[in-house]
Amino acid sequence: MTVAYLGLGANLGDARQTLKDAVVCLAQQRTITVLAKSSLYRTAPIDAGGDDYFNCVVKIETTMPARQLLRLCHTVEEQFGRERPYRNAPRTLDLDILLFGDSSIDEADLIVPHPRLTERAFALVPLVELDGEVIIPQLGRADAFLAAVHEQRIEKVATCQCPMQGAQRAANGGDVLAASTKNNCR
Ligand code: A4P
Ligand code: MG
Repeated sequence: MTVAYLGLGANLGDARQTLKDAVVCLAQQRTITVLAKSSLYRTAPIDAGGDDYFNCVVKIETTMPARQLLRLCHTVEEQFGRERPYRNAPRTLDLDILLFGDSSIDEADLIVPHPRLTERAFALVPLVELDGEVIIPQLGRADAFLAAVHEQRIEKVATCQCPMQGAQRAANGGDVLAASTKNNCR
């Protein structure tokens, strides 16, 4: 079993809802257990145009090797209508492998830790929210890089205050995903 962190991003279509649906989709995979999900963030496009993005990070446990996880990410992106007309084009869904255990991978089509992780608030802030002490292999603690991205606009999207959510969360023993899956509020 490997613990990994996936970055989710979208700025085309109903991006906010897409991210929620994508987390549910990931949780339905036999080979993945979603351990935790960060808050949802609205973020300014970095090195890209188009509308603001929505971003979040999920912590997963998986039996798959990294390459198979990448293939699964691409399959899920396609299910959500991902197209790639040009680099950093607006997208319905982007799934990036930010960290894969303590692995360092440097291959043509797979680089882990994600090469731009430390330069981007939209990935770093939700990652550190999930695990304040998380280590980026070869680089050290992720939170040490937060100061360098503090000028990038990122704001937490208010989470639903529906009273049912608390009840569902308690009923699910605090299981964030189970609670949010059953919560219809957007
Ligand atoms: N690839 C290599 N390593 C990885 C990895 N660790 N995880 C390869 C996922 N994919 C990886 O990816 C291009 C190629 O990267 C794939 O063939 C894969 O094999 P892609 O999904 O087609 O395109 P991408 O995600 O646009 O590429 P890239 O280079 O990961 O872009 P970035 O750097 O992630 O930037 N601004 C905000 N606010 N929020 C965003 O989410 N995203 C981007 C994309 C730019 N600006 C943004 C956001
Ligand atoms: Mg990507």
